[in-house]
Amino acid sequence: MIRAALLLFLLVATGCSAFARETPVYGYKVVATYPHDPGAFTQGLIWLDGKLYESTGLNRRSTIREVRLEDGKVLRSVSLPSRYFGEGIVDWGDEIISLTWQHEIGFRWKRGDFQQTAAFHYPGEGWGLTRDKSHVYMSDGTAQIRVLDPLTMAERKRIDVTDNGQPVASLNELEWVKGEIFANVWMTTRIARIDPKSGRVKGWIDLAPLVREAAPGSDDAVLNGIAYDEARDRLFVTGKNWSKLFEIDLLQPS
Ligand code: DDQ
Ligand code: CA
Repeated sequence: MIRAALLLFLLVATGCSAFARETPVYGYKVVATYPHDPGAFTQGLIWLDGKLYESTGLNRRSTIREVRLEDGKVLRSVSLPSRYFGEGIVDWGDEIISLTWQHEIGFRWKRGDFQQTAAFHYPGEGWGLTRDKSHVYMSDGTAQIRVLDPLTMAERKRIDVTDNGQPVASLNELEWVKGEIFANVWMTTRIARIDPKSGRVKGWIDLAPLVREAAPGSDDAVLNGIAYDEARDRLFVTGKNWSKLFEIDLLQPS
């Protein structure tokens, strides 16, 4: 009996280790470099109809802006009410939806004139936003991604994000890229490639050399900001207070 149990244990243990694979790590190649406002404490980044839209954080300095890619010029900008610390943004129809860090409030803005049209509430922290065709996805600093109704921002479910069974916390700026959710992990040089169905991290993108080269000295100047141009299959990344924004191609894991 004991022997049988031991045998079973051994079988399971060796079986499991045979299945535990290392998550692939993708490299990158910089294909273009653009200027980026070093005053922008970047919290959200999207590509929309030929322009970048970016949200910035910090108390009394949070903005949502339309930015020209080529020279980084801020074409339009709206300030959040000064008590709010701005976080991620996403577009829905002709609106931009934005989060705040710890005030449990988000806003909807008309994209055409940056008029604020509505506010909504949520429990916990607001970090990143992205979307697919039917839902909005929100990170909150934990290892979960909330799935929301884009019109009401009511929560539908949560995705538990894991890498080899371990939760991946501090998921930050998000971007939906070809059926995956890309997420900056706060205070690291990596982007997680998440399968939205299972929450599993299918791969990592290691941007350490880029971060070393591009990030200004401050501890807060982390990699944050991923935007995907679906029409031209371009992936953009930047960071908080970085003076550059990069278009990168992913390299297959070696
Ligand atoms: N979050 O964006 C990761 C959610 C929060 C970032 C908080 C960083 C605080 C920095 C304060 C710097 C003051 C100069
Ligand atoms: Ca994004």
